[in-house]
Amino acid sequence: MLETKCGFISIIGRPNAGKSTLLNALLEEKIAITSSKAQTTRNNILGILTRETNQYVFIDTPGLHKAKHELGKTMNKGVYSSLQDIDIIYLMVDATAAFGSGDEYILGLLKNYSAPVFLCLNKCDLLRKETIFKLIQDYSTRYDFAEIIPISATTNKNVDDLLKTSEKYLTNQPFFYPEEMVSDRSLDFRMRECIREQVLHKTEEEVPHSVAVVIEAKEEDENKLILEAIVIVERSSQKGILIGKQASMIKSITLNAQREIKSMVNKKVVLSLYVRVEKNWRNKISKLNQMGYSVNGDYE
Ligand SMILES: Nc1nc2c(ncn2[C@@H]2O[C@H](COP(=O)(O)OP(=O)(O)OP(=O)(O)O)[C@@H](O)[C@H]2O)c(=O)[nH]1
Ligand SMILES: [Mg+2]
Repeated sequence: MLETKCGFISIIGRPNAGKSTLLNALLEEKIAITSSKAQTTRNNILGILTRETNQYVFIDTPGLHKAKHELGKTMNKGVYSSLQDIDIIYLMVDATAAFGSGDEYILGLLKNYSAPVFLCLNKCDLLRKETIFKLIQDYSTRYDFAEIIPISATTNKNVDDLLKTSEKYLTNQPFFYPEEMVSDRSLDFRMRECIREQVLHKTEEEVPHSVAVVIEAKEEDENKLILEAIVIVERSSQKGILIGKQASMIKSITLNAQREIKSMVNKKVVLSLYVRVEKNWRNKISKLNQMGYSVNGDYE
């Protein structure tokens, strides 16, 4: 029998560093949603890559941040849980952003864990070689990284090198997941995320952070999926923004999400979205559980 190697790799970092973009680049498939808004990812999401006799199990995590709500605390807890019993930690840094107290905090945190840490200096497509070189020197004095790799998750620069270097850190053991499995997340989760992604792309300021999506009804046959979902916001002013003038905003979100979901399920999709106000839901633990935001939530 062929000898197989397998390992768990947690991708952590501050919000907006490009963690989910990297996950998708590694898997060559859209597993996690991405956006220019901070705190896009709210749950840990597994991306499983099986290449011949190697299996890499990546965990995309929410960006570590100072939590202002119960939701934020739950998101951070998810990150901490991803660091236990792991083979490699990828610390994703937006190399175009200045080093700050958030980065300092994460480097301090990492000292509590034993896994080797790879520093992934991301967004290097936007930097000059000399700047990248200086950053590598600077970071190597701050922490004893196992590897420092400048990458670009959007142009794929060095993503293959990252994978090759990671291979050395896998351990001889059977695969954890079936070869054909690419994520641990359900189709419902991915459809909800698709809808939330469109809201993130189309709205500004407080709205993206105040939105959650739940599936209300689903009817499906071989050729067609009929889906009703509720977009939850915290205030009626946000509901107004989401609906927009003559419902233009919600129509556009619906059409874009419908198209994305169609490519996911490969059949005709009829999506209806409704907007509902749930005051202060981000601070209500029972609501968070209902919406799949408990640390191990949404594994239906
Ligand atoms: N130029 C450039 N932009 C990038 C790169 N990687 C990610 N981005 C952009 O950075 C933004 C954030 O990317 P995400 O992948 O959503 O970041 P994240 O770290 O998952 O963010 P959270 O989920 O909020 O923690 C998006 O607009 C991406 O397109 C990169 O290598 N180069
Ligand atoms: Mg993310």
